[in-house]
Amino acid sequence: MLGVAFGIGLLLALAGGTATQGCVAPAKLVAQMLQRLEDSVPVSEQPNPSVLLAMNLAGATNSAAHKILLQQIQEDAVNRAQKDMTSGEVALYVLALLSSCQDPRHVQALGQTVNLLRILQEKTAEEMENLENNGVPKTTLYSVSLDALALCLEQVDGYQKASTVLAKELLSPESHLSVDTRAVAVLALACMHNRTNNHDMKHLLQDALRKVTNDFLDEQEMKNGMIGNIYSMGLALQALEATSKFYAPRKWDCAQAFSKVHGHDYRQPMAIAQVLPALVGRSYLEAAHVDCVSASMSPSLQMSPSSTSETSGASKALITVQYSITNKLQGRHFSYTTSVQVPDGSTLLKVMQVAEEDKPKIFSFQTKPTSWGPMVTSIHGLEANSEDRTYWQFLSDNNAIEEGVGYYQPRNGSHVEAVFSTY
Ligand code: B12
Repeated sequence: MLGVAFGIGLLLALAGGTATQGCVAPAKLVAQMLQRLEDSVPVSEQPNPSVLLAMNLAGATNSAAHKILLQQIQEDAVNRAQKDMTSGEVALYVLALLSSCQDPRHVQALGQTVNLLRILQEKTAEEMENLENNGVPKTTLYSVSLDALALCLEQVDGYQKASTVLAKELLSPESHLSVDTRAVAVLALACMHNRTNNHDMKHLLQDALRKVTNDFLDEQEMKNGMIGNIYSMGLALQALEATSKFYAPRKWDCAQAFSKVHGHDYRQPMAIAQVLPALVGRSYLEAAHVDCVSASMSPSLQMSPSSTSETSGASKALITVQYSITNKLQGRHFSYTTSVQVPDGSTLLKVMQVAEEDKPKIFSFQTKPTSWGPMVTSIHGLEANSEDRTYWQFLSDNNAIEEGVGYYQPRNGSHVEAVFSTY
């Protein structure tokens, strides 16, 4: 059992209430989240750099899980960064290593050394080239924001152009970027704002930062504390914590926003990894400023083993879910619907598996493991493709679901649709 290791400094900070403008996360909640992150390390299919970054920002660096994860990240970086990672993945690895006090220019593992910053510069340049030629990046503006942030924190070239594009996009009236993307872009722009002396550039960055942060505050006021959805809150809070000077003299009711987060039982490691830094008053902007010397940790609150919401199925009542798959986008169009019975509390993945067992020729599907759990990549032989920017979108009673198929639990009588879509 991996114990929760806790920075004494962090505990004092929490107890003393020095976190974000008087907003203090209960120490018990922070300890529970750290425990869940540590528990996720040995069972995770791939190492998750966001988890390492969150542990570091929370000052929990002395556990066995932390050590194992750092090692896995280094090995994965030398194995995959150049050939198999997107720019955003490389950026997350850079942030994870930086916050672990490791030099991303010399990542050593398995007898090899890679320069992750150089790889990140190359991949960011590809994103920018695609943006110039096609109006969209190779991946997404979320990834470009991570790229700009990581390069800026390390002060290596490539972030200036990316930040300019991001600032203009954020200011464009036609832009429809998600809260998550705008939040990471805000962190990147705030970094760039600290680095540049160019007046015009500073103005552009200020305008964009003022606009996005005020939009977040407006949305929070309108939606009783919520900015985006419960899974974008972590990044939105990080952004607001790091940029108060850009919405001054306006004040942020952080207690209202924190209460939303406290009221939610985050279980997915990735969701916890995005929300935990904000709860301890830190953001990804501080990835390069983790105190690498102090390592005095005390095993603290012993958490009881987390209860699981997974259902055994045996004693549960059966529910009925309508399940449809639709492609009206590409190639031969199709639309099929079936009715599936599963134990109450089953995930959507279970519904899809039962549908596939009943009618394998129609409801066959494939998933790939990701940092957020299994992602559906193909249904009925039709595969999502990042070059076409296609994906399988999931709706429940006409509303886009806010969790993946491995976590979302459909209600009795609901109609879940998988629709081949573009992003
Ligand atoms: C960009 C993005 C997408 C893009 C990814 C395109 C691409 N090729 O890059 C598209 C549009 C395809 C997408 C789809 C979905 N997304 Co999305 N997505 C994001 C976003 C904004 C950034 C992810 C990213 O690029 N990270 C950086 C890279 C470097 O890290 P990565 O680990 O390699 O990223 C991969 C995974 O994140 C994966 N991915 C993206 N979204 C999702 C969602 C789920 C459930 C899974 C398992 C994987 C996954 O695609 C990324 C690229 O390969 C996040 C926001 C966030 N807070 O993280 C939401 C986010 C992860 N998505 C979310 C959701 C809900 C979905 C959908 C389920 C929406 C829907 N109703 O259909 C679908 C997935 C359905 C499926 N087929 O299984 C939620 C997940 C919440 C949760 N608790 O699980 C988030 C947090 C947004 C939010 N605040 O609600 N998404």
